[in-house]
Amino acid sequence: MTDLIESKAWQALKEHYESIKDVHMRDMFADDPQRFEEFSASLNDILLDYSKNRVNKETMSHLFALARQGHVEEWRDNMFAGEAINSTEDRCVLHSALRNRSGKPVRVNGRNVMPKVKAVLAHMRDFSEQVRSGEWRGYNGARIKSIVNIGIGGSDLGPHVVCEAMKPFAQRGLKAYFVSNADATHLVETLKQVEPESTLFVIASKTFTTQETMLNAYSARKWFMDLVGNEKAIEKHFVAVTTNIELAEKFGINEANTFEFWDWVGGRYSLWSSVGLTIALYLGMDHFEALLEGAYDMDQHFKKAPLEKNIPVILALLGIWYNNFFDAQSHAIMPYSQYLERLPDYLQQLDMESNGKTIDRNGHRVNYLTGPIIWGQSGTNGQHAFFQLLHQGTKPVPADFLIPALSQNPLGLHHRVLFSNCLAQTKALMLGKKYAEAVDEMTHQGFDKETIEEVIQHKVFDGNKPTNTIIFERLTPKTLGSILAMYEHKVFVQGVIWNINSFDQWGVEYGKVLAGQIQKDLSKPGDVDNHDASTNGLINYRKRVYFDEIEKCGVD
Ligand code: G6Q
Repeated sequence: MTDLIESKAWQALKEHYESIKDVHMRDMFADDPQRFEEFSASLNDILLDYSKNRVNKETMSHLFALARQGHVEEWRDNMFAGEAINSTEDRCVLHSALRNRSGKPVRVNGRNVMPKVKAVLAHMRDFSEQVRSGEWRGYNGARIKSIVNIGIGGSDLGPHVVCEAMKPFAQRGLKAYFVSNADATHLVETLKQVEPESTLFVIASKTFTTQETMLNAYSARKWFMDLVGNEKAIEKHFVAVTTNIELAEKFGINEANTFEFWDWVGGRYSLWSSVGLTIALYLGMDHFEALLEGAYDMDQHFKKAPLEKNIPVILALLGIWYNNFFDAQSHAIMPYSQYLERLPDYLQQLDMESNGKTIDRNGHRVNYLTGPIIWGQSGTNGQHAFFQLLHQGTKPVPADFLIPALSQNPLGLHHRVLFSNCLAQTKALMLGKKYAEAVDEMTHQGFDKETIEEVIQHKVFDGNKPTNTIIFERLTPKTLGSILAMYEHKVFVQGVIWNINSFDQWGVEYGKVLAGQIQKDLSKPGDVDNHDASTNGLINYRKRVYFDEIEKCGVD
């Protein structure tokens, strides 16, 4: 493949950038009253307005040419067809099969996986209905009131963002908790809120070997046994979600209470699999299936809509435009919805673990920027914290603003206030405030000339800061499913264009191995010298200075 930055489409964009980089969006809007209609796309109740971007028709056509040059459509079709596009792990990437509602087969190595997918969904339905109806009881006949999901990374963030966002759909009297951190505090503080007889632990781990999850799972088991003292009771209170049924069995969870998934589902793409068991328990299987429906709709849109109307493709291309031509280092996610508070955390993993790569598919170091730093917070809170930097800082930060048209909690003027704040921010970021406007404003406020001169430069806003606005009717399971799938496909398209494998995570694996080695050295008596000086120093410092304390605890 030609070097990306030397390619025709890239060079055309580079040249075009020179002609547009100083054009202000304020003028683009003034020149084109149709901008909103021209630069928007929709699916069901989701509308993407991307008119507040530093693009014109020519920019978009160059960007679509870049997507075509990168064979985005072919890669997309190969992914859906079950080709092993995760080349470094020799795996296919088929989270779309988990939400395939078409009734058509999906094949992995020639075998239709849909019967297995459906069987697990049926198992999840059966089990979640038993628990929710009270048919499934704890060891002493108590109803299950608390679900504790023990998992980390992909086995935590997906179910967590959904359960938090879908609270209005949860069953009364049922609570969902998420324990992920190796810091015992996470488990200990959660266990303070639950009773063993009414708690169901869902141990979610694709591999069933992840250190943090196993540590938390064994500590939760010990807590349970210390209080209940009955080995037989475990089967009523611990279930597993994993591809590794053998290891789950070793932990003491029998096959009937194990919910399977498969290696063609990446961790960060796994919430649609049995990793969504906590979602099904908390919201009910109908809502979980509505989530799948929403994702399926987005899959169909991604597969069938022309690139020019394709929401994930448009979002991906705009991201590349800023990342690679404006050198934007980050991308912000601003959900104007308290329920979506965890969305930035979830997207951080989805995007940064997928596209945080330096080596391309051919094994060469890239000479262009790949995945951005993803960050953000729910609005309006962020406005009172870091928005200042967006408005007047020195760094370009393109951002997505997401907002429901209607609130799940209509209360007085709250939603109108929320909505107007969302629009006010994107408007201000786009328009800015000119010197003359700032002077007028201060004059009207009655300031004298001298004061105005003193502070006026601080009251000028450059504007021209790009944002996407994603508006949808209400935050329902179906809409949420579509939004999450939209971002999955956005990340995929960017990975294809950057020619990287978005589906491996060797950095995560490396960290897991190193932690194991250091843990051993921490337990050995005496100093160590087998690491770098800093790591040796820190290990030895802890051992020397806190030796007595560690000895006293017995455990650590
Ligand atoms: C996700 C990553 C990673 C993974 C966790 C948990 O794509 O692979 O975040 O999900 O490390 O792994 P297990 O599910 O195997 O415990």
